[in-house]
Amino acid sequence: MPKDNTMTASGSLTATQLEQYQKDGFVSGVRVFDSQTVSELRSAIETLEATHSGGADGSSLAQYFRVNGHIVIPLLAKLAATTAILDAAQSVLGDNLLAWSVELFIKEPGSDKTVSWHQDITYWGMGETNDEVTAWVALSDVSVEAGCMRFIPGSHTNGIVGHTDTFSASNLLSRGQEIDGIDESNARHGPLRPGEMSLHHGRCFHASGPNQSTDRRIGLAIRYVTPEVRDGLPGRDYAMLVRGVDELQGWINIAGPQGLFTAPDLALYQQILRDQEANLSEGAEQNVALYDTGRINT
Ligand SMILES: O=C(O)CCC(=O)C(=O)O
Repeated sequence: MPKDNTMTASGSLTATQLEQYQKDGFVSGVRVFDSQTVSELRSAIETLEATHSGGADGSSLAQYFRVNGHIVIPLLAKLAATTAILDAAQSVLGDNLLAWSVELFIKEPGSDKTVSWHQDITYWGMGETNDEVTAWVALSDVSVEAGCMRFIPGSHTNGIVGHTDTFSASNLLSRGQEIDGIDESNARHGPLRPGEMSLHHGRCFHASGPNQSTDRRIGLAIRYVTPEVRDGLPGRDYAMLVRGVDELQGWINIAGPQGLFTAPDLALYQQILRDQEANLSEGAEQNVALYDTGRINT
């Protein structure tokens, strides 16, 4: 790892990291948790898997892990407010940050699940904004062998490009949405040690391969936006203010869970799901949720 590819004391990106993010549309290897903390976090996630194997309120745990878990699982909401992650996101987006989505991307050892080349914001109803970034935190060793992400440097300078919905069974994206004709010769892997994260732009082309390692590959993706994102867009969406202020109130600001799977939080979860699916489905060939939650852990 290059010498300046480390956290500054405040957690902000270094000038080199920020420059790389702006030029390439992603930056990798940013340390946010020490090894002790990351192993405690992994164990908290795995404890939840053991204690809630039947899910909650009629939905599987995979559903909550994959879609908006921060609404009903306090640990995920707390992670979205981690100081070091926010410092880095602030370097990219400025002082006012909302967490729009928190998701776990888990590939079991030997899993053939992949993620096809895509841009994140294609179906998110946010237009082509630059005011969004994904912090993707490794909670296990996310090596090339384990199926780390790959990125096409500079691809975020494209607008939103066409995606084909393949509905491929081995794809972790529910539509198997895929950008055709990617030239992979420039693709760069973004392997992460446990406790490191990458940041990527919502228009940066990215993908990931199968997990050919003997350990689980666990990634936490937190999508941050600014108050400005909804400016001029129809309707409102939900997000949790995690730093600064939201004077524009274009988002419906949510407070975060009252406890683990409480009744009011579960009701809000269902409400958000209904409202977001209406948005996300726009432009799809079939009316489906963004992610297939039924087969993510196989
Ligand atoms: O975990 C992966 O392999 C893909 C994650 C991804 O596409 C994302 O976070 O935007």
